[in-house]
Amino acid sequence: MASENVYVEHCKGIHGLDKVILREIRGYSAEVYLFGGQVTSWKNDKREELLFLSNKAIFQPPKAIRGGIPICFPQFGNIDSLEKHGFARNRLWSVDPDPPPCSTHSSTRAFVDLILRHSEEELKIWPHRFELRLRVALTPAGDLLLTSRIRNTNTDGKSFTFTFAYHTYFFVTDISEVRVEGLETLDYLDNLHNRERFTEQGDAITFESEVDKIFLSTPTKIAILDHERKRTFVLRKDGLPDAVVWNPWDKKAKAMADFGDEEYKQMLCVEAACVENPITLKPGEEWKGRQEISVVPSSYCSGHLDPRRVTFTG
Ligand code: TA6
Repeated sequence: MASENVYVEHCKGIHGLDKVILREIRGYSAEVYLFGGQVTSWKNDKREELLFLSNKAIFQPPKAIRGGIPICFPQFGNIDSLEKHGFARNRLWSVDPDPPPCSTHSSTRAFVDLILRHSEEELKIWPHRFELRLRVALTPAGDLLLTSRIRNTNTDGKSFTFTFAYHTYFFVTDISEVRVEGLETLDYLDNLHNRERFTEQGDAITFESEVDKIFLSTPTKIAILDHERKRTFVLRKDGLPDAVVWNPWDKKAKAMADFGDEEYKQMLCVEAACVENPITLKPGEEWKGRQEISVVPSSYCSGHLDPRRVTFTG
């Protein structure tokens, strides 16, 4: 177990589940549950929550936690015979007691590496040996970075294929006052129409009913503007060409046992994903997918989004 310090604390969360709290000196924090390898909280320096977590979330394995950042692996959706969104989000991960240092963000001290490997039980449903390493890092500026490395550790010479998503639930003040920039004019698969392909029309995406779209070959930067709070989430991604946008709206909200009837107004999922073209790894090969989220005042971002000028800071 990594030694306890002000930046990384290992403790118990809801229902005694193990969790890790990451803290930065200006007051930023993030929380990660070992169950699901799931980030459940990300706060700014005013201790305001930036991720949505349902009041009805069930912290009781094997039900995945509703909110935060569930990891979808080895599949996004329910195309295959596997359970929907794969099994990573409802398995118990372990902590790497001796993680390699943050080479790209040398000033980042608040980070944890979680690991999920195949178990004998899993091999019956997905017959592949793998290692999934998830690094969750909170930078001194309060940005939240997630890096996943998936390695094929099969010993039978077999390749495997998977899809993946960071199913991020952003907390928003009022969904009808939210717009998403960076996905306009792109093609998407509509989950509400049997994944039929359409092209997004218009300026930016706004919300007045249920939305469940997989945008294809998206830019590396997407902005989620919360007008009421005058703040913008900026999502940067790498290795994850697609982006899913989801809000269940009122009817679906009522149908979900672990989601409040009115909670759809305070959330929006924008998910860095790799869905259209699954990844294939030969034994020994590794894939890497990154997501970086930050918050800026809206005036800084609105109208200035130029996806071509995006660079990762690390
Ligand atoms: O990412 C969008 C989506 O695939 C939707 O279709 C919606 O059902 C959502 O995920 C939540 O899925 P879950 O299995 O967590 O209820």
